[in-house]
Amino acid sequence: MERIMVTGALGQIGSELVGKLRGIYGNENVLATDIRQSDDQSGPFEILDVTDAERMHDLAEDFEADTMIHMAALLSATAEEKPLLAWNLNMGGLVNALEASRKLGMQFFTPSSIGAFGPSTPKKDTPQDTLQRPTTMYGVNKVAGELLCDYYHTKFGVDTRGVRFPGLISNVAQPGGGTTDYAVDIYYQAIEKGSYTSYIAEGTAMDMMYMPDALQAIVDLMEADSDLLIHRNAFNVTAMSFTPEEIAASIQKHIPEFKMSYAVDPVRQEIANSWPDSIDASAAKAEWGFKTSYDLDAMTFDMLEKLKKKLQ
Ligand code: AKB
Repeated sequence: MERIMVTGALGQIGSELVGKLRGIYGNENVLATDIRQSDDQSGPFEILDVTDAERMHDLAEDFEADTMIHMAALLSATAEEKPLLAWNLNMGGLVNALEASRKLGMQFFTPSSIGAFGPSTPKKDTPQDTLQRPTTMYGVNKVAGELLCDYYHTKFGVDTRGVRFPGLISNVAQPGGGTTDYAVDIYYQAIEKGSYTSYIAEGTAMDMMYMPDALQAIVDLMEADSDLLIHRNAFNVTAMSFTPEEIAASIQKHIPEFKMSYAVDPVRQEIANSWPDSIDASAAKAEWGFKTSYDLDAMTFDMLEKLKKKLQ
């Protein structure tokens, strides 16, 4: 990676990833793009609607990008509300990014998700290679996307790589429209209100990861020796698996008066029920040395410290 173009640069991952990549590869070597205008002046930025194939190709060509990191997508709950929009944006954007990568010889990364699994997938220690019959539009997009990325690799030799991200938790940009978003919101409300009403039911375990570990995973996978990769699209990665009551208990270690209540959202609960409880990341560890630094309590400590400074 020397000249990197990022789509969806103002999203939950993109807004921190661009800063990390600029820190490693140089501000002028990372082109951030998004459908909205950015006020970040730290490096080049262009407006881009990822369904506009020609503009995506031309921006990458003019920038002389050697790497495409394609992040722009709708998350699971929004995709369930607007399935046709999700198909057009998630699949249309992906195929445009892959085509630009094929034509311009760029290395390619896009995230898949635990949403690529479904109710018939083994729920515990979900293997790298297993049944993938998701029941959500987001999941359908993610499985089709994994297959499409593999196809571009085997058919055209594009160096495509990806991970199946769990819920990502960060203190910079908030996610929007995801099923795992409660695990971000809970920290904001713990500080602002001392209480949180969870739309996910007690006892529902989902995989999660702190953003610094997620960003490092992207860099490590992209820098990994291609010859060592048996899998490509996409690797299971995770740092922890917890239920709403477990994250609440972790917060209570710092804010003992914190109160948790429940008002379950049937749409997001059904999505969560269809996803694994905990996935097995051993292929990522073996093939490119995937590792994490934050467990639930370490993440809670850091989130509360950072958010206190930001919100108070
Ligand atoms: C979502 O909840 O939709 C995402 C994901 C797990 O892919 N955070």
